[in-house]
Order: sequence, then structure tokens, then C-alpha cells
Amino acid sequence: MQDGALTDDEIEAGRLIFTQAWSFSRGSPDLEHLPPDDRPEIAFAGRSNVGKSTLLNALVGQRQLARASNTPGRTQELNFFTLPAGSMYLVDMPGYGFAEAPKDKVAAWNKVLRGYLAGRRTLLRVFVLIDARHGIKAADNDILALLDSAAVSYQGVLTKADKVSHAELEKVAQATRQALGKHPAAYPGIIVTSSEKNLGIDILRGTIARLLIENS
Ligand SMILES: Nc1nc2c(ncn2[C@@H]2O[C@H](COP(=O)(O)OP(=O)(O)OP(=O)(O)O)[C@@H](O)[C@H]2O)c(=O)[nH]1
Ligand SMILES: [Mg+2]
Repeated sequence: MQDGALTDDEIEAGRLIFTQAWSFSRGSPDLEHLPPDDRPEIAFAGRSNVGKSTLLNALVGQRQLARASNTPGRTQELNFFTLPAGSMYLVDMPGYGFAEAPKDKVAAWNKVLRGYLAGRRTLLRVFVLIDARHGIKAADNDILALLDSAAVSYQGVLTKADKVSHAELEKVAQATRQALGKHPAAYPGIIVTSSEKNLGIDILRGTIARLLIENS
């Protein structure tokens, strides 16, 4: 099910990064209040309610570091989380594709998330989260196209794997791999996760550790 084998050392390095006490650094409602781009960053993007904030909490092993909720549009700023030593940021992003949100708000969020994704120099990788029940949707394709044209490296992560049968999961995983395979900036191989069941969290941690090691 999981692509891209990691070594035991990478899994262990990931574990160690995420046993540290991550903390909230700052929220930025626009592109003018971003922290200085002085360290590597990894961002979590995806449709509203796909489980970005919950996945970030699962990674850092803190239930309420990022605010999650069943109401779409929960995260309204770019939220930066940092290690004590300040060696990297994790960025929880507002969701996109939220049809019921007021039009002016949607336009403002889109401007911020598109500007950030296409223009952040220190962005090592964007994890694009896809709900395992739904697969890739039109709103995702807009973001994938933006990341392709900005040549920002990204990787697909299926979320909420606990909500579908094993057969459905295989099907949506295969379709997602195939769709992403056509995108020039997509890293080959997806990560299948459930924050609820702690599935794939060690792989995601190890993948982040590998990225940091490769870029240090
Ligand atoms: N069953 C299950 N539910 C999940 C999982 N991950 C997230 N959820 C639920 O999905 C809902 C949305 O989660 P969030 O993490 O707030 O989603 P988000 O992508 O941050 O949403 P926005 O901030 O609105 O863009 C919450 O009710 C979570 O509890 C999962 O792996 N399994
Ligand atoms: Mg959120």
C-alpha cells in the first residue's frame, strides 16, 4: 500500500524529529506577515476538511496544537509551527474548494495560498492531502497545476483511510498514483494515512526526515 521504501534509519530520524516539542510560531493572514524565509518548510495543502490540521497534530503527537474541526474553513491563516531549535517549519494552510464560504473570503484565501505556494523560496515540499473517500477533485487540479507551473515539489497523501474499505482504498490509491504520475512536479509515490488510526504517520515522519537530511 505505501510507496517509496524508507530505511530504518530514516524512520528513526523521523521519530526523533517528532518526539521534540513542536510549538506554534505564528499565523499569517496574508503574504505580508510571513515569517522570514530562513529555514526549510514543509506545507500541508488540501481541500477544506480533508484533515490537514488533524494530520499535523498526529505528526507532532499533540492533539490540539493545530486547530481542527468538523466545520470546513476552520483554518483561516497560514499557521507556522516550529521545532525548539528553530530548524524547520511545518505550515498548516487554509483549505480550498469550500463552496459554502463567502465569495470574498474564498478569493482572499485563494490569493494567499496561491501566492505562498508559488513564491516561497524555502518550501521543500508540499504534501497535497486527498480524502481517501473522494480522490482528486477539480479544486485539487487547480492547485496541482499551480505547483507544476511554479516547479514546487509536492507529494500526494491520502487521508481518512479508516473511513473506506480496503478494496476502495486500493482503488483510490491506484487512481491517485496514476493521476499524479502525469504531473511534472509530483514526487512519485503517495502516502496513505489515517490520523484516527495512526496509519502512515511514521512514514510521513520518515519522509520529512529524509527531505531534511537530503537538503542539509
Ligand atoms: N475518521 C477520520 N476523521 C478524520 C481524520 N482526519 C481528520 N478527520 C476529521 O475530519 C474533520 C476535518 O479535519 P481538519 O483537520 O480540521 O481538516 P482541515 O483540512 O484542517 O480543514 P480546514 O482547516 O477547514 O481546511 C475533523 O472532524 C477531523 O476529526 C482521519 O484520519 N480519520
Ligand atoms: Mg485546518
